[in-house]
Amino acid sequence: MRPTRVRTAALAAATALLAGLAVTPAAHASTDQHRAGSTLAQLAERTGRYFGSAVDNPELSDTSYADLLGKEFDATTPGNGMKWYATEPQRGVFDFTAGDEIVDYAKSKGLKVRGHTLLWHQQLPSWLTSGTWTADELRSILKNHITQVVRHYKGKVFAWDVANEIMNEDGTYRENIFYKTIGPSYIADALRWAHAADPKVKLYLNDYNVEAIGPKSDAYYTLIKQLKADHVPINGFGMQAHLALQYGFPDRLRQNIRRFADLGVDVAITELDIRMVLPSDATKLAQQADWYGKVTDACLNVKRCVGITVWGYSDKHSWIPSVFPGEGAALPWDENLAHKPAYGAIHDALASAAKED
Ligand code: G2I
Repeated sequence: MRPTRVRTAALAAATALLAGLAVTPAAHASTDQHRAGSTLAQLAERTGRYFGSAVDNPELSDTSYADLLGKEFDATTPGNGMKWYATEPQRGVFDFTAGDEIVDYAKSKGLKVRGHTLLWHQQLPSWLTSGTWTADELRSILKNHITQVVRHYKGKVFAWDVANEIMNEDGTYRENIFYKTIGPSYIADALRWAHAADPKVKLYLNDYNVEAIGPKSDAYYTLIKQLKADHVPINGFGMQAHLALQYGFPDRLRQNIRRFADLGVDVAITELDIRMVLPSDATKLAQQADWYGKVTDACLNVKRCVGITVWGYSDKHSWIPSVFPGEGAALPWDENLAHKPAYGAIHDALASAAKED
């Protein structure tokens, strides 16, 4: 496979946009028609990969949104439905309603499901965060949570984000409740408990700001290398890829993916979105398209990069505006579920790789 791929149509559109030339609706229409033959999922599958989108439970009642998701993608991740606050709202009382709703939807549309997430410092139930626990108590709470949730979804999810966002930017361990109470051994134990509950499911560590080579991704590299040396069941590294135009493209993304693959784990792009300072304009949308194409290419260039998931697929439903006021327009479809230039760039990158494979 060639290291870089020329995304002709996207580049031409981007150049025209950057030059201030009007790209007529007719030109968009014919390009879209040209791409209408295959979905992102179909193209990804031809390269042995999946192409997914996260979905949050309330979005399932937006039928045009849920239908399009079911047509264009072959994988989904629950945005919130499998998190601890949802699955174990009271100690020892499990509620799989939200997660099951996503699994049922996915089944009806033929999508596979990434499980997200068994432990995280956010969205924990208050009984857990407000309690005071000894190390042994918290270890048994964590073991029970992981065991029950993984067992319930055994055979229904193909991968789990076992531990989410456990590192700080400088590569030290995040001082979450588990680290503070148990110490760093909770990570290997969480992976072992998940493996015991479902020996076939792929187990991931997952984080943001790990797309570039730097202290944070270095810390994961060192940790995964050690886990492998200790024969701890670890199958993958998830790069969330919440990118922002104003912060620059992650340095050496492709090389970074490759170094993790060379450790003997899969890599997945798990929560891709590329936000911008609003309002969006043609220049920003062209740059965003270029970045979406580059992320897709970077994954396609490494055999063990097994798939890409966007964190929601349209600007209609996105976590960004509420968390980063004044930013948004981060996804490949707009608020009206129409393709943005980013869609074409992803499609072209996948089509070009699908042809070569
Ligand atoms: O924050 C973006 C993502 C970063 N990586 C881990 C992901 O799990 C995380 O997802 C987001 C969800 O997309 C949001 O939907 O996690 C947020 C929480 O940090 C989710 O937002 C929360 C809202 O803050 C709550 O107000 C709301 O009640 O979603 C809840 C359920 O709708």
